[in-house]
Amino acid sequence: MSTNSCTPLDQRIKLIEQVSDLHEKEVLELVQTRIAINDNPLAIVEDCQEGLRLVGERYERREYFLSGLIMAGEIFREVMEIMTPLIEVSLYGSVSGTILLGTVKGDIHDIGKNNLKLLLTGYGFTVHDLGVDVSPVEFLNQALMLHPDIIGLSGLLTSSYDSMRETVQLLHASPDRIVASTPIVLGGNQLNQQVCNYVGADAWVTDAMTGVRLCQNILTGNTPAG
Ligand code: B12
Repeated sequence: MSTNSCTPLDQRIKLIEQVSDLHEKEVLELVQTRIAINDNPLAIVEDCQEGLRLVGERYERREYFLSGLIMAGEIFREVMEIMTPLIEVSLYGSVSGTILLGTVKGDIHDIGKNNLKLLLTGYGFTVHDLGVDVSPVEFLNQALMLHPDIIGLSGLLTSSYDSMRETVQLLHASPDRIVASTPIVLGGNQLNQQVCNYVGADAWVTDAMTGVRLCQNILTGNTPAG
């Protein structure tokens, strides 16, 4: 069946399936088909993310190996190459706050962090992205220099929770009062309130759009972290 004759729901399911099956060519074709019918760019990205989640589940069940995770990352990178300019033009925002962002020590997952950065930038935030495998000291040094409104820690591995905790403790212990009291937000699809309590951060999210809203609320003082 041609992808053009599918209903919107069929197309969504098909895209999720093709990502989870690691079918690069089909994924890119489906993305282009949905762009051609003016589908919402964020919805396209969300479906690819859902496919990545399924890849993770297959990896856990040992149906995929590390090469599967690498392939999934590569497919998503290619999708984002197509989607980024479309998302950039579809968003707008008045200038708002600054956020210091990075993936914590020992963790090199950056797809989600990069998505968040793209959205935050689109909504008017200035994002200082420190990259991946960022040590607690590096977060502290940059926070002392930049005095951001928010500090965002990204991490997907269970072992990242200790890096997050170390980072939060170091920031909170800073003699610079502004840095010590800067709201710290965690992001990553495996997080929950228990992890947030363990880490000692102010808030946590598992998707980028909620992350953007959270950051906006922190700036306007509408959340416990604000
Ligand atoms: C792709 C992938 C990889 C790629 C990453 C490529 C890259 N450049 O990022 C590669 C191949 C490098 C990789 C490596 C590994 N991976 Co991996 N990986 C994945 C996979 C399939 C997808 C991750 C992803 O990109 N998701 C999509 C993004 C969009 O989601 P996200 O990151 O959560 O981000 C969203 C939100 O959380 C939020 N967000 C993200 N950051 C932030 C920050 C802030 C401040 C805010 C507000 C919001 C926010 O916005 C994003 C958009 O909505 C996951 C499966 C899964 N369920 O996540 C496994 C997974 C994370 N990996 C896993 C593992 C085990 C590994 C390895 C240890 C494998 C190995 N044996 O070597 C290594 C670790 C390397 C390291 N030191 O970091 C496990 C982790 C298990 C655990 N509990 O610790 C998972 C869960 C797979 C699984 N189910 O077993 N991986």
